[in-house]
Amino acid sequence: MTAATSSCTHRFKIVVVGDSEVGKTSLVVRFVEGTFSEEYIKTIGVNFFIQDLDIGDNRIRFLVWDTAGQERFGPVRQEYFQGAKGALLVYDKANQESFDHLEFWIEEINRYCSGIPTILVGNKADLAEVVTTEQGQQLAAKHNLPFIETSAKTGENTTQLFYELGTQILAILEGTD
Ligand code: G3D
Ligand code: MG
Repeated sequence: MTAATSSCTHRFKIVVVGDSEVGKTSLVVRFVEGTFSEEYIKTIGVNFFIQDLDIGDNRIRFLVWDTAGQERFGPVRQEYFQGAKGALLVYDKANQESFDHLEFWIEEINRYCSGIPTILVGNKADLAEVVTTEQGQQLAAKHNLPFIETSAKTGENTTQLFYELGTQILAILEGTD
């Protein structure tokens, strides 16, 4: 698993969904830059990030779509989801409400891109736990999703997350899933 720079074998559009403030942008920025910033300029529209990753013999180019805060005001537009090959469904382990709201986001994914590989992500693993690991695992099992806990602050599992998602998408492409 290494970050890659030259020509790629696949391009995957990835969407990141979940409540506002759960750390979606931070996770993406951590993945694309390997750093964590405590401050972001909150612009209007969709932010778009590109990062390559080697998975086995494949060089994957992730085109990561990140909302610029629309989720604060309600549903995210259909265009956001269009053509997505995978999704990260993120909640904040220190925020119960963000966990309780996941069913809403699962419905949104199902409405616009039903069946795409989706990973349930419990972020802010560096903070005192409100939503337990077991609760995350149970919800993941209920919806048949892989589950991973991350910290955009420490970098825990942030590259692993994209590696897992890319592996799932490749498995579907190669018909091994
Ligand atoms: P969003 O894109 O889901 O809205 P952001 O979330 O990435 O903007 O992050 C929201 C706040 O949570 C930010 O704090 C950010 O620094 C913080 N954050 C994100 N991920 C983590 C994490 O893993 N651990 C901790 N401790 N904090 C995290 P500010 O204060 O800058 O608004
Ligand atoms: Mg954001």
